[in-house]
Amino acid sequence: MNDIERYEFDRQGYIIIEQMLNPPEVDSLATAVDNLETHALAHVNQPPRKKSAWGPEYHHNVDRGYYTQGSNEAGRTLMIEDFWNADARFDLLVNHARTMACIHAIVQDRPTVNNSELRIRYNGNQSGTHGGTRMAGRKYRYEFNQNGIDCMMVRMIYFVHDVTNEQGAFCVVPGTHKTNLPCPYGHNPDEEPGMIGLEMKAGDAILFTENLRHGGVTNRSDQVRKTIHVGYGPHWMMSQNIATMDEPPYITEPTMKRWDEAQRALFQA
Ligand SMILES: O=C(O)CCC(=O)C(=O)O
Repeated sequence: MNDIERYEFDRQGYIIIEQMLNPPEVDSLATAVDNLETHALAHVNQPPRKKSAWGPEYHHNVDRGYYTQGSNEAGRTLMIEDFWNADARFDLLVNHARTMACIHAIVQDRPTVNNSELRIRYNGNQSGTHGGTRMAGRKYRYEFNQNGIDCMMVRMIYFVHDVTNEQGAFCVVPGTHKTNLPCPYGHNPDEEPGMIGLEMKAGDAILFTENLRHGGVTNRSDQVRKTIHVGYGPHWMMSQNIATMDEPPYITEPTMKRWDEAQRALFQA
């Protein structure tokens, strides 16, 4: 992370990193996402089921090692968590050099991956606004100390196709990671004052602190919005996936065997 990126991350709570992935990487990841979407839609209502501590009920796909909930109906999202286990094509994002340079610049303790989700958002869907407020969001707090920025949870979103505002852009209210009061505006990202959509190109990425107010504006297009989200934080923080909230990371034995030591360490608390 260079000085300008660090300054902007501190000032706004997010940065955009253009061309984080090259075209062959984008193609490979996009194919893996499409493949997993098809698989998850075919299984999402089947047993075995798991009720998340946060509410939603998930299908646990034991064969491919992921959790999924939602649907492809208008207005809905399909969530697929722990996608690492399902397809080795995602491995290029595990200990990805440029990503890790950013993460080490903003998480002071040894960082690990605590969240992995594919968000597949169909026409009419929006992601409700959440985050913000230094006081309420202590778990995901944003801090600055004598050593610089120190985040408890950050996410990198990778784009495998272009996304405009019309197509359900990820959106933020810049600077809200430093607010002190609860947000009085509810959870509709289309209506929240100060909310801006971030229009992205395939291969770009967004890095943000989970303490920033963020969400996804309504997808008003026929393009299904598919993004890859990977969360990081200090190593003592357990899984922040919704299906496995605060449990140890769910990485299957074949996945661990496939990875080298540095990749495995990213999932070891
Ligand atoms: O991309 C979206 O629609 C919302 C994403 C989000 O809320 C998150 O990654 O925490």
